[in-house]
Amino acid sequence: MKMIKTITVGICFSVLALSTSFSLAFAQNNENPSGVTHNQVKPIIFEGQSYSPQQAATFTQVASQVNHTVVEANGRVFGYEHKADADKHIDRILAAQNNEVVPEEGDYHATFWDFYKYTGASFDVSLAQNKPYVGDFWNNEISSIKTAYKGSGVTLYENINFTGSSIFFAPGAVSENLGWFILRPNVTWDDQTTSIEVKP
Ligand SMILES: [Ca+2]
Ligand SMILES: [Ca+2]
Repeated sequence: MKMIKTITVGICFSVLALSTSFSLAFAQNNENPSGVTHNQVKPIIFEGQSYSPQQAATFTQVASQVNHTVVEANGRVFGYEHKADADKHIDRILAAQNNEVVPEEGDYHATFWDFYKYTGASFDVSLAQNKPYVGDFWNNEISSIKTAYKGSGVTLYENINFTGSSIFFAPGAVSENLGWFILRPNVTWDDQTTSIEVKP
């Protein structure tokens, strides 16, 4: 694992050097430092209204109010200021699948990858296998995710011990690029996850 980490860090530095040399060229093209173009960030539904990143000023204002994000299996993204409101939405999603068979504990539940499009190093978490800290290797590295189509979904947190901003992925939700989701104005969820909660 340590050797892989060393190689990965080496590759990252090379990519960083490349990105830096190309950043001037991309500056004309709305590319932000994480390598995600503005257009790729998904719209947020906030207090019943959808906000597109193309409406930059309004979108930034909404992004500054959103602390907790809920991603439905159909890909729609909802933003909430308060965790309690996000939790109500999550409860509704999970209640809707009450009659379905839930995977047994220990079954595959969600997979996380270091790079976009489900590539690079990866790991799985199972039901109730919470991670108050993902560890030094994975801290602020997760870039893509798939959740099992049944179960309780998974919540990623910005900080240790399930604190800070959060983003919940419903059962069946996938994201080939966490850069699609806004964490705060001009910052996406790419390379931000520090703790992971998988409700039993
Ligand atoms: Ca990454
Ligand atoms: Ca973090």
